[in-house]
Amino acid sequence: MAKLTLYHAAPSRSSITRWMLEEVGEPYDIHLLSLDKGDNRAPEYLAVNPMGKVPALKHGDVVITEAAAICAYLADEFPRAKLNVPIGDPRRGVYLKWLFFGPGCIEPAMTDRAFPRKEEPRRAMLGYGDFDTVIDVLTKAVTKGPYLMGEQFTAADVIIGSTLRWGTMFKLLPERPEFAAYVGRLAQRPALQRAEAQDKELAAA
Ligand SMILES: N[C@@H](CCC(=O)N[C@@H](CS)C(=O)NCC(=O)O)C(=O)O
Repeated sequence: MAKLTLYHAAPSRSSITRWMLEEVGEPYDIHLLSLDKGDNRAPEYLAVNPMGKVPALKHGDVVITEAAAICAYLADEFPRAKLNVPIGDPRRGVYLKWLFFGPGCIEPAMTDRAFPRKEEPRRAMLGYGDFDTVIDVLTKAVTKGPYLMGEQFTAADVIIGSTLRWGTMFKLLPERPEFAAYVGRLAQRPALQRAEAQDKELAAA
């Protein structure tokens, strides 16, 4: 099997993909980078990800960047883990919507709120519309549970769940009981617990 290598810094957005790799359950290597030391700006790493950002994943000769793309890729590449909704399944549209909603709507809504613009942009110009709508849509999505797609845990939960965990931890998202309950359910997952414990060790080293 082609080797999987995660270009990783702990803690960072690459922790999202470490959680996903733990869910997939295939062996992988970690190539650790120090963002503080600027390893992500070194020419060797820019050859892997010209954005100078983590995560990046190498699978054999294939390089994938962007956390959500990596999670979607892994879910499709290793279907035995049942973390995707396959082509042909009518639920796939909703599954893809959530994979894109994380980086496309929640993240920019959160960062715009944290770093407000000098001029209020027109709602129609913003891909996410407005912060309150994003939060309301998200609240409704996680209310029924246990996961976004119902009983099936998918890569979309890794993306949306990580953003919610991170956003609520840093108080970039409002506290809502629905968010707390969903994040609590995710925290029970052994793969997330393993990824977190391993990242804690790395961060302390
Ligand atoms: N859009 C990227 C964002 C990745 C990102 O911003 N990573 C941060 C760590 S959380 C990073 O590499 N920062 C280092 C830098 O920009 O110098 C993704 O979703 O993978």
